[in-house]
Amino acid sequence: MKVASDKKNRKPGIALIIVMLVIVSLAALAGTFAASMKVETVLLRQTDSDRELEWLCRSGVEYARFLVGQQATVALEPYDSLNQRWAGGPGVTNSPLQSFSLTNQLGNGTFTVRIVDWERYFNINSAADRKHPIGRQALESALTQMGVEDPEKNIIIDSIVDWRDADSDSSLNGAEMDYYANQPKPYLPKNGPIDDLSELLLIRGVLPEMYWGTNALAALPSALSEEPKSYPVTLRDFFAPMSTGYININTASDKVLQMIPGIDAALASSILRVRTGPDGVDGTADDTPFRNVAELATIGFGRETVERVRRLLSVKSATFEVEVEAEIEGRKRRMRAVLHRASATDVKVLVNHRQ
Ligand SMILES: [Ca+2]
Ligand SMILES: [Ca+2]
Repeated sequence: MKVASDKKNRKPGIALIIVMLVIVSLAALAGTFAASMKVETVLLRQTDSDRELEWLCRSGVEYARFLVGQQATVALEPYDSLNQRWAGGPGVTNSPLQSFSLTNQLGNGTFTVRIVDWERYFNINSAADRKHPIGRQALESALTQMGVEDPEKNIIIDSIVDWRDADSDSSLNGAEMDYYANQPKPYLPKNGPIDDLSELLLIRGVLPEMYWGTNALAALPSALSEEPKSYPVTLRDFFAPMSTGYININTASDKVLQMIPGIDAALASSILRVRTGPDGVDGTADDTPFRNVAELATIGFGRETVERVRRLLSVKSATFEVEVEAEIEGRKRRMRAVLHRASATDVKVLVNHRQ
């Protein structure tokens, strides 16, 4: 009986302990739950703003499509130039596009677009094409202006041609599969058109500093070659992977203009002097862009030179690289796209990727 009574007396004690244990573990569980709720709420908010940043970036690309499309509708401006709004200029006086800004507020954030036409550069695939009338000269001119000398210059030119051509027959100073297969980390040559300019970094003879510039690489000393040479201008200042193949004399640099045989430093600077207007600066209100290529005859180009260069030059662009930066409360996201404008109402997105 005593034992039984002891058992009876102990029961409430055990029950109490069990209840307390349950309460303690429930409290612990509730605490964990509350903490994870808090984390989830923050994550949810971040996902929301991530999604919004993504759509802001996409809106930026659409806005750029609209802007370059609208530019083509302005009858008084039958050209593309750096003083126009898409390029970040003030807009031509009385242009219907003058009020459009490159930075816009939308929803809870803003997006900023930066548009660069690729007709300001020489098309690398034209340059690498053996059949192009001045392809090789253009490569030669770019590398010479960069300060690259023989034999490196010929190795790079032949290797770019080999990289792009479909066959596996190596040019005199070039490189094909057998060269790339014997690298410490072997890879295959493209044997097709270059669609991203950074492919140049894979080609025999091209040093990282020739592409990125020595200054940009100074922060990454391991990426530089053993004795880095200084390149004031880089391959990126001369070439683009896609374009109509024409050089726009309203947007090209004097260095790119000099890639065209018949245009020397003096003629290139005449082009810039005329289009930049009295202040000598591109993209300002006093600019006077060329309305057609034939106008070159009025600024010191001989008639024969105009005839020779006009099949390579234009006053219009059709390929536009867009960089969008979206921001919501300090959080940022970038997106890059390449547009092709066939007409005012037909602007296609050729490439689009998040960065
Ligand atoms: Ca090849
Ligand atoms: Ca100016």
